[in-house]
Amino acid sequence: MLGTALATALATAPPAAARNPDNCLPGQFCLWESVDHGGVMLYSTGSMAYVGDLMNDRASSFRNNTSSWVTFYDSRDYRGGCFDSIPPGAVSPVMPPGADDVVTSFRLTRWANC
Ligand SMILES: [Ca+2]
Repeated sequence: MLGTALATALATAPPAAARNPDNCLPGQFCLWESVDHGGVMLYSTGSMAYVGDLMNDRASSFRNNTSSWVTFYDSRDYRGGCFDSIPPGAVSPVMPPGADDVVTSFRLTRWANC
């Protein structure tokens, strides 16, 4: 399995492919800067203790294309409150209540954390 640094990347979708949740490939968890899967997309195959300066407090939509649950946190290192746990396969054009523009870390786990 690739290390986190190699398995994580930021991508800016070309205009023709923008707003397409299918840009999030099988095995990836993806966050988008804007609602409806628009703007900068972050994808990762594992947990991220920090989503990076470009996505910190900016994520507004997601797709969980992994077989794990994904839990959002307000602060680095999975701290600052557990907003919601997203089941495997979930896709949404908006974030769960209270989680818009605040996610700073997320963790992939076998079960829901909150
Ligand atoms: Ca935050």
